[in-house]
Amino acid sequence: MSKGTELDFDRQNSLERHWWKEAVVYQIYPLSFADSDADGIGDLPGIIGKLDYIAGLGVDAIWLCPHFDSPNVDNGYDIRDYRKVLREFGTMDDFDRLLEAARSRNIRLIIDLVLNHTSDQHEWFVESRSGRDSPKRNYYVWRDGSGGVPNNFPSFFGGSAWQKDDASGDYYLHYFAKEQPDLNWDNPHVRADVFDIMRFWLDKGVAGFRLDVIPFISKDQTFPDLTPEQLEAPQFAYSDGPLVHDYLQEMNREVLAHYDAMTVGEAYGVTDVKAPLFVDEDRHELDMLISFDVVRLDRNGWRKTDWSLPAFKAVYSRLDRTIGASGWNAIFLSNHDNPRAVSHFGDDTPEFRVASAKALATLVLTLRGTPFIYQGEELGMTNFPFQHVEEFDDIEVKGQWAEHVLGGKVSPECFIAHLRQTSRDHARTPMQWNGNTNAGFTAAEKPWFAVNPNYTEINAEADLANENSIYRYFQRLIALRRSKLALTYGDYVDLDPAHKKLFVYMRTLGADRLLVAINFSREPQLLELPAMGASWDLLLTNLSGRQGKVLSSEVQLAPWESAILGILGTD
Ligand code: ISL
Repeated sequence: MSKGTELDFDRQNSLERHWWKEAVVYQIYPLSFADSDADGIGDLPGIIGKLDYIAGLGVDAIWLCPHFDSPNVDNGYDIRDYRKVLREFGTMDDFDRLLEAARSRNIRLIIDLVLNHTSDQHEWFVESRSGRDSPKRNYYVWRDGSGGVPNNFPSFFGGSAWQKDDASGDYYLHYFAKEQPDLNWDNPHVRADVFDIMRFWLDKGVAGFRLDVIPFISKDQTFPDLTPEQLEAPQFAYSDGPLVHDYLQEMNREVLAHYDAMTVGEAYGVTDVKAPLFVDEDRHELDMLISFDVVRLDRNGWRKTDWSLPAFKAVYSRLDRTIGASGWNAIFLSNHDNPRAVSHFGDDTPEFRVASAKALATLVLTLRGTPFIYQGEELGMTNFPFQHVEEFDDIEVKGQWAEHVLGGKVSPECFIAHLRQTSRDHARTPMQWNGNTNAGFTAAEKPWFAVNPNYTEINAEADLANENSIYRYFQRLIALRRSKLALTYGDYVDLDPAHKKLFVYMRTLGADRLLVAINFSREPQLLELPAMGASWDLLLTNLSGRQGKVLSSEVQLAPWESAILGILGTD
């Protein structure tokens, strides 16, 4: 093993090591990853065909977005049958083959469980909706409709979070689309059925779960109105239910504690102060959280706002500090709900796209927490050039358009101008495999969603053929991360929080000290190296093959250059 993992016996044993802390996770949105049967929709056999490409990065786990039977109102986050694979994605045999093919490449599979709500076509809801005396009525949250809408809760997808059911005149709760009714977790039968679903997939061999909006599962069933301030960002109220920790501890006691399973909770609405309550290892709830504090730094709902590097850095330092020594964070800049990282936080112009995509990769793979890479991030895939509302697929866009544009609150031009920067659809365009028709995503004449027109230049085939590509840099970076446990378990300190262009931080574990410097600008920046009584080794930069001893106390960083330097312990 190369230096850095040969920690001396005491130090190695003093670390409580977990595979999910050391893992690099690759997120797949199956609809848009790879289509094997020419129906224009990605599928499980398509993923199997790309496992060598994924394994080539050096990742340890895959997070598979929902693969379950669904009417796809919210692209799978509306589950109709938790024990069935969506027909367009393939069969349960295909799932078992994917699991085995990943395992044969030492890649664990994490699946995406949506437990706050189901599809309105789920058999539970069909029965619940059949009448007030249905045995399943109390599987969901119903309120008498005689007094009108029960309260002022908004849906994230526009309009009220209450839908009137004509048959009974009652209202049911849905934090998201009306086709996504919220489960009533106060009902012990709901919890028992959910736990059985978790056991079903764990017994098949999945290595854990990404738990969708899991902090929302507990509701204050007196349903007080939200205040005007809460209405601005309802996720903070929705994630603060009275029994959320009771239910997560019950889930851990009843299911997770009996498996070597990793859980990552999507912590929409959880403040950094409350995060430890979900992931402190002594509380036996979840292992880590996906925080929104960075990716929504420059957002006011659907609107784009500005951001600064000092504010960006301050979030990471705050998240790191508050999660403490016994909690753990997920580190990411991309996922299926956010615009492409290189367009969001990098510089996707032709001159700086490659350098900035690599610089952002350096950040994600060297901060303290488990790195999550989203499909296409390893290629520097960019946002899509949307022009008209008809081009969007996302139910959230359609719901917000109806509420704000059709509702006369904002102009179409204003709405589109913001969505061109913030839409979830930027991340959902098909993977760009090569420069051929449909970027090699599908042999169908028309993919389910438009391919980014820049696929002829930005695609996996081109990157695999180029030793200096983003994909190749991810490979080198992940290999370096694996060889230096300080990049996993090392303490994190921001060395210059106020700098407006440089992000410079240290990762320290015992005698191993690593310094990461990232130039977030189009101008050269001078990096002053801290004197440590030993000379720094330049381990990896994103722009050149520069390596070796750094004899001066300053390093000039080129535009969007990132550098990883080390002083590695001799003991
Ligand atoms: O910010 C959001 C709401 O305006 C969305 O990005 C998203 O709804 C939120 O982050 C929660 O996301 C998760 O739950 C949703 C689903 O649409 C998202 O894809 C999922 O990641 C409902 O299941």
